[in-house]
Amino acid sequence: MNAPQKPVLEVRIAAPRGFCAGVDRAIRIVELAIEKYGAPVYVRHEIVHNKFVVDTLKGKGAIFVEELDQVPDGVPVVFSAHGVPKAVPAKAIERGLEYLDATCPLVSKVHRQAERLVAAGRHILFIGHVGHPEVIGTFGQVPEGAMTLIETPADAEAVSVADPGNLAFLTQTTLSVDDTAATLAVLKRRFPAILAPGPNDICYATTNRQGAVKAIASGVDLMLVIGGMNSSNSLRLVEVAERQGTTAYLIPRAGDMDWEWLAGVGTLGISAGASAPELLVRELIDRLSERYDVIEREVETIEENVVFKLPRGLEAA
Ligand code: 0JX
Ligand code: SF4
Repeated sequence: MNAPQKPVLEVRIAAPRGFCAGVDRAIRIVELAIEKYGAPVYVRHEIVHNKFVVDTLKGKGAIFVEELDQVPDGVPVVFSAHGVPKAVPAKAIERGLEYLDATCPLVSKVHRQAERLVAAGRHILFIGHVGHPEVIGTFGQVPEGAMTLIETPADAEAVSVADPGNLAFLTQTTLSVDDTAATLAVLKRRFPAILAPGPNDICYATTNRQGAVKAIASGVDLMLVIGGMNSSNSLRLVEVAERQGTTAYLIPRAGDMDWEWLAGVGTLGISAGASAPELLVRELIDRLSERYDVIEREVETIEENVVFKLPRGLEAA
């Protein structure tokens, strides 16, 4: 007797998705540090916001802590891709700790811009999410009070500044492109003289992943995004899909999917945040294939070929 036929599920996979150049580099830095110094290597904060990545590196000899004072003397420490306040490397130097900075070069660029703008006497309105490590790191590049956090268009309407003629703005790298445009429109209307080094600081990977989700979300019945629940850029992908009127869920692993979500779904969209390994996308498709006859189609909106150099001293490890 023939096995009963599985229902057909068309799966549209967004591209680009998954690892960006900054995440690739940050993970490589931890791996190379372990090769160079031997285990254990300490990492301050999750190297990227993904439990699978963190657990894999733990298996290779990395130890994750939240603060530098949890790092014992005499062992190397890596700073996460999200960046750290200036006080962190300063403290490491004071303690004689060997450190490797895995801050994404695009986050470091915002750090340098913040310093330059403040040195030029500007007050910075910074668009970002309260409490996010990247925001804490960027605020930690300038003296207290030099920067004001703006999260929403309502914040932009409400903020009062001492000298409206002497403002600048910067942004977190992993924000919603559309929300940021709305917040910036308010700031530019209220403070026409506000200065910016560029249009905004949302990175190429964030922009491209949101664009790819936008391109498929309205044509699918459900969208699943693979990513950590604390991953800002992954959360933004879910929002993008929802704004196209499509139900969307963020799931760390295939096992977090609820089969009930698929009731009545004929076409499923899949993407992955910048910190989610491709292996987890395959894991999800394999799981779906247990119950469905999956027809896969990748929808590519833009080609990416960005690669960042490793820090000096690690390239040849
Ligand atoms: O929460 P984020 O999106 O900033 O970080 P995540 O998920 O670790 O992504 C990679 C690191 C991004 C830094 O900009
Ligand atoms: Fe860098 Fe963007 Fe990746 Fe963050 S999401 S690590 S800013 S490339």
